[in-house]
Amino acid sequence: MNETFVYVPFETLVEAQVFVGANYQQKVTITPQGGGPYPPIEGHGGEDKEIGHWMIPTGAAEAGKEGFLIKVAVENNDGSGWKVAPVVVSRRCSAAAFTAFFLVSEDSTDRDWNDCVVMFSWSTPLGGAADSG
Ligand SMILES: [Ca+2]
Repeated sequence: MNETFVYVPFETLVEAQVFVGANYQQKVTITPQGGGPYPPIEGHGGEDKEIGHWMIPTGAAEAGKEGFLIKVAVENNDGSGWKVAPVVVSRRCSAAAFTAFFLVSEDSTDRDWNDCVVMFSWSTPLGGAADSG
């Protein structure tokens, strides 16, 4: 299973939402560093429907590390079996204390890149601890 590595801040509660715009079944598996994979989120449908999300508590800061590592695997099934999807990861974007970035994927030939989208986000109040609610 091909995985894409993304980094998020340590000591933060990160949300990862999965959206689909696809007829084919989509499946996302994430594996935060230091543990096994979370239960996969799977589904299909139109109009960027959210099919689920995870809340990911990240660990204590580690010296010399770029951030907390999350491995992401996106697969889709057109009826002939699961296939690894090509993915592209956006830059981060922030407004005030809120930051987000997303990973997009393509499952066929129309190149709309919205078949399965995973959005990572978190909020870190300025000068305070990570937001938990
Ligand atoms: Ca597509």
